[in-house]
Amino acid sequence: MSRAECRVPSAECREARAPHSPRTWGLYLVTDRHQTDGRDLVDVISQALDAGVRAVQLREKDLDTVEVFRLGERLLALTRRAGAALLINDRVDVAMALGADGVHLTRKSLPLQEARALLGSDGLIGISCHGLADVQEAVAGGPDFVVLGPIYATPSKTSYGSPLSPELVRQARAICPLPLLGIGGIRPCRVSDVLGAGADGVAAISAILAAPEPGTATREMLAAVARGKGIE
Ligand code: 3NM
Repeated sequence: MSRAECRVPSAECREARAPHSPRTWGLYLVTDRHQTDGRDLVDVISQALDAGVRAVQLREKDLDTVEVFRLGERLLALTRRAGAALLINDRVDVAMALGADGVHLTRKSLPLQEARALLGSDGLIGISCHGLADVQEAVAGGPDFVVLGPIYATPSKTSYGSPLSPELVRQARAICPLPLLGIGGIRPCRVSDVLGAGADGVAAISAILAAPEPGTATREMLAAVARGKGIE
């Protein structure tokens, strides 16, 4: 569908014309510079991009605005070169100032409608959900994709309580027509259960950033996604 035909920016319409559709990313890499074992985050992300990552979320909650912006500039140069998408966690202002591909919202972020009004229909909006009620509410608001978690126990984030399990992915799938990704404790050996339950892809931090060889870890995760989707 051409942009001219697409007068109503429905989620399906945005998805169809987005250069990077979250439905096909397979792996959404989330940053945490505290998990790189002392290595420069940008170098580690660069290795993951070289290995095929199609989407990165800059999520460095403890940085000042100018620091997030400067890091975003460096990552955007890399993601642009790789043809990957860069989304900024929470900060619609930083995403807009950078000209990034979109924003990733949480329960504490600007409401979805306000973020959409600022970003316009071309900006990708992902939203974190932690249960079925969240998913239902999120879907009604029209984000471009939903990230559900934590599916498994994760040392990366303990504030959202017990793991949800792949069974919850199955239930979320039934009420979520949008691209749905699972996050939290995702390792290659768990990908088939998450995709088998209906997720379109997975999101991860430690499996890639903390790996001794982030490029190899990325390839293993992407291979697991391809197997889970029946592509290989
Ligand atoms: N969000 P790892 S779990 C950033 O449930 C994040 O919304 C989660 O890290 C959620 O891949 C999580 O190392 C941490 O488990 C994911």
